[in-house]
Amino acid sequence: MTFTLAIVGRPNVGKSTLFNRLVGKRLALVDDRPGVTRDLREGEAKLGDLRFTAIDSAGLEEATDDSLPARMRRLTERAVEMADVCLFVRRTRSLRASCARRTPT
Ligand SMILES: Nc1nc2c(ncn2[C@@H]2O[C@H](COP(=O)(O)OP(=O)(O)OP(=O)(O)O)[C@@H](O)[C@H]2O)c(=O)[nH]1
Ligand SMILES: [Mg+2]
Repeated sequence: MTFTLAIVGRPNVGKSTLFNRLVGKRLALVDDRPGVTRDLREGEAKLGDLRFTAIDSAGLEEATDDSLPARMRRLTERAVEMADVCLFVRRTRSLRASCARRTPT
């Protein structure tokens, strides 16, 4: 049995880097600047014994109008609908900071 995994998250958190690693090729552009991925990219991925379809998506922005970020967001929502599993990628530096704020000392 195979499945489809969508890689989603805010811009510039390493989605395309992870996608390329899973598919074993540089199918997606990786850059220091946010907003480089603008559409969906599919590839056949491998992780240990697992074989599945991975989808790289554009960074999620809070936009719902006719702008480019809103169109990118709609594409990402489509990837989520197509997927059996979604992997939400986060930058750990900000995650660590928010955990530290919530943890009493
Ligand atoms: N430190 C660190 N940097 C990473 C990691 N993964 C990716 N990067 C770097 O983070 C930057 C953004 O990586 P991308 O893979 O293009 O990020 P993205 O989420 O696809 O970005 P958008 O397509 O713009 O949303 C690049 O400079 C990567 O080399 C990681 O695990 N650790
Ligand atoms: Mg990308």
